[in-house]
Amino acid sequence: MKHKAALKLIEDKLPKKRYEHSVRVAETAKEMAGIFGANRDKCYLAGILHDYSKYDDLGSMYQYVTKYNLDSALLAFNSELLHGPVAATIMRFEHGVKDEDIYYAIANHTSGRPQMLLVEKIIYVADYIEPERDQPGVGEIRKLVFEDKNLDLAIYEITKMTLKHLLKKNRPIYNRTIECYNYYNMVKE
Ligand code: DGI
Ligand code: FE
Ligand code: FE
Ligand code: FE
Repeated sequence: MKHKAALKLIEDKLPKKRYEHSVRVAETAKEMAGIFGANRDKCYLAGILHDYSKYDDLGSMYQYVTKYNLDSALLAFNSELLHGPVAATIMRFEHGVKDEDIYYAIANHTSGRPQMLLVEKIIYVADYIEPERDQPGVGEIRKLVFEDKNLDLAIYEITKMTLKHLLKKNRPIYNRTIECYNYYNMVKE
């Protein structure tokens, strides 16, 4: 899919604010691609598409999980956790986006996972640090990325803050979120 087509697809599908978030994630991901030596076009495209399913109907999301044999543990969660895996599946099977890096980046942008691919890591982080994000601690993560250029440590700190936030809100934790935390706890330096 060309960038222009992707922008049009997302502009037509999502509310204006979410479309603008997607563009900022894409721009941030492209900048990070330059720093970490990833493919800029893939990072930009994955950024544009990553929240495609954010507001899809939950019932239809569960149907995608079943039809395409996605992780059945997802059925215990809501759209917060499902929109990535479902969007990746829709892009692959209904919009002809064949690229594996883009598939993984969209699929795992919310939970992360152990041993993420480079484009996948970049989208996971770019989603958290795009310029309009203002959650506490985001400045530290930007520093880890743009000054220290320590992507794995940035991922670790994001997983840690996400887990703390979820625990505080009494939210259920998806296995992959914990696996991601443990893995990047081990490999960070
Ligand atoms: O779609 P965005 O708002 O740009 O961001 P996102 O897809 O990274 O995260 C969406 C939400 O998902 C965010 O509020 C944190 C939440 N989340 C991440 N991991 C888990 C989770 N929610 C639950 N219940 N369990 C998780 O493991
Ligand atoms: Fe998302
Ligand atoms: Fe995220
Ligand atoms: Fe997002």
